[in-house]
Amino acid sequence: STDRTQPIALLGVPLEAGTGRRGAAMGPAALRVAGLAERLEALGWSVSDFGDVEQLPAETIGALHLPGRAHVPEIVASWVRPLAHEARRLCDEGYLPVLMGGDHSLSMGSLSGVASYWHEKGRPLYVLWLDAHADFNTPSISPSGNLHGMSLALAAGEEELFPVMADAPRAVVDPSRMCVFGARSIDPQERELLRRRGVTVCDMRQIDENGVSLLMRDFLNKIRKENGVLHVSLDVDFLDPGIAPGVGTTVPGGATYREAHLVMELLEDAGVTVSLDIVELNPFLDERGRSAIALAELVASLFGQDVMDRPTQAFA
Ligand code: 6HN
Ligand code: MN
Ligand code: MN
Ligand code: MN
Repeated sequence: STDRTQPIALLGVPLEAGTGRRGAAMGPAALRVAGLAERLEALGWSVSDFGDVEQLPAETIGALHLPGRAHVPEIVASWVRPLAHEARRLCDEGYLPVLMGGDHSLSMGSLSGVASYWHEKGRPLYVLWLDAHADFNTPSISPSGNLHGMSLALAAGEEELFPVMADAPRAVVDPSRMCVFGARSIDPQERELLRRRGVTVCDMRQIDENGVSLLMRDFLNKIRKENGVLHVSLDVDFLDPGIAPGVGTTVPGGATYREAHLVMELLEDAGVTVSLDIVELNPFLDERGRSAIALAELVASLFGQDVMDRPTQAFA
């Protein structure tokens, strides 16, 4: 289903200023050690690792004034602005971009660049947000001020956040084409905003009652009917902390390995994914690389590895 003639581009984003905790900047390195590129190559993909995106010097940003609470938007901007340019360039050059984070504020850059490309192509862009959270706060409603809790809101066109991107390539994604999947921790005003904007939220209760398969098929069918394309944003805390402890914002009751694996298989079958973020991995909090390896395995499943193809030896 997926077109393996399209080359995959890996790009690291060692950004942790969007979160309250340090360590996520080591995420790209850990995903490399977990063999992400090698696993995809073994499946027949051509993979180019472009290293890490280059941060802009602070003086090119200046002071940013956002209403309400927003921690160090200048530092986040110094990563996500160049990232938007890089994501856009990778799309222009025919790559399928895979962004390795770094905290979830990186999606401000990746989604901006990817959305600007598909907007120009005239193809409707959908977003699947695999996360315990919705990341749909704005500075004026955020309880923490952490920008990783606001990246989906920026993509949906919340203007309070626009100064972060300045004139980097950007396009608004229609919130009715967004699906937050796996949610189990949403702030009160964030929930209100999600409702007002018409974002689909599949929380853990819905997943328990309906199963992954039914909910995902609904969403994927909608994309195919519209000849749309899909950006997937995979936050480590989508997974239950028992299988992925390496994240700063663990929430109990997350996706099991089998549920997450099924999501990936259904995505692979649908063949609509055009870009992917892998975010919030904090190797400092991980246990012997378990979370990094789980992520690498899940991403391999998204790109065609079937249960039957899994190597018998545990990976390093
Ligand atoms: N993430 N809703 C909380 C906040 O601070 O806005 C948590 C955000 C978590 C962000 O997991 O990417
Ligand atoms: Mn997130
Ligand atoms: Mn999260
Ligand atoms: Mn498969």
